[in-house]
Amino acid sequence: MYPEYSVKELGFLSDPSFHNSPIDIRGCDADTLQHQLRMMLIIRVAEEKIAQLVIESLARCPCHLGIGQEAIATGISSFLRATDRVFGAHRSHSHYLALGGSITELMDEILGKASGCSKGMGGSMHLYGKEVGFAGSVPIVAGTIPLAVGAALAAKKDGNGDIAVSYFGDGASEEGSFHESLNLASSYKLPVLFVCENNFYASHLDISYRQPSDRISRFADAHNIPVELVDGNDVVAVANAARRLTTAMREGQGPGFLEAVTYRWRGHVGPDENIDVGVRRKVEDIDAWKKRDPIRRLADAMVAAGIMDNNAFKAVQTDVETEISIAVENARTAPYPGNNALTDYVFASLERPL
Ligand SMILES: Cc1ncc(C[n+]2csc(CCOP(=O)(O)OP(=O)(O)O)c2C)c(N)n1
Repeated sequence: MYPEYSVKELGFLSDPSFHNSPIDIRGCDADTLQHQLRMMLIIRVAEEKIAQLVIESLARCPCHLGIGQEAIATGISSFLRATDRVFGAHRSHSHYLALGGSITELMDEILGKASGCSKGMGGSMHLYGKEVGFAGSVPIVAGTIPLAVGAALAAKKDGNGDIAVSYFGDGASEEGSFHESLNLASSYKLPVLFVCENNFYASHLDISYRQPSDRISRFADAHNIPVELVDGNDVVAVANAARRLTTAMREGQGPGFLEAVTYRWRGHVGPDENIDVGVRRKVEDIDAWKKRDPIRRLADAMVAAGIMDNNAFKAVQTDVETEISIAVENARTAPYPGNNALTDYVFASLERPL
């Protein structure tokens, strides 16, 4: 239907028959690996439960799942602190949870309950967690990228070494505000980490039909912004890249750009795999990408290194499943916002801060 003209600059990173063996964890601290494994499981299981809530028609808001992409936010968040300002988009459950955002408040929000992280008024695409540094997610594609640049300017003026982070997808790089943001951040040397989760899709269209190259970080090259290009399904590779970039940023060296190559197992929105829509999403591709599973690759590496055995892995899985099931059960019975909430929280005021 469309001509395929994109240059495959990403090479092996875009080919799921590579990078699917256990990741390299040599030199890594065992506690950090345990934490990363548990966090990726929390994100995975939470999203699987959200998928179920959509199927049951209990979750009425559009839910964009990032199952398969858990390593990115997990790897980056180890180098963030609560006074940083992290911005997400429509697919941001992982960004919120990896910072330590409340599982209970996420589930409450998904079900529109008053105790949700956005008081039940936002749903899956409007998450907020000031206490963990999550400044918010918004579904306008690329909408939060300039906001992160503004937050980085504020952080620079505060002079505390805090940084801003902007998570976005490959599709967002097709918006003008993305390019303006890169230019301004570079010109003003602002401490903002641009994180492109390149999963090759914008809604249902493969990148090869949308851009002349599959490498999004080429735009950062054009603005003299340092780039780290990594396998986004390798939590250690992501964490190492994030450490290098955030260290330089906190020292005043300006923005950084992390391109993490990944793939979402589910469709654009909702629980299905979406093999019936779009022009290039094939069952074989999804199956091949599932072999590059970030969780399985870390778990296998930890077992091989003697850090844990398979029983210990199963115990963590069970523990996480229990924790998330409790959050979901509580969310089912939690109260909805009252009628007044329709006009509450529209404007911030000094008397009633958000
Ligand atoms: C300004 C704007 N245009 C279009 C849309 C519809 N839309 C929602 S998500 C999406 C695709 C975004 O793709 P990408 O940025 O790669 O993120 P991903 O869904 O892959 O995580 C589009 C076109 C929107 N929400 N906002």
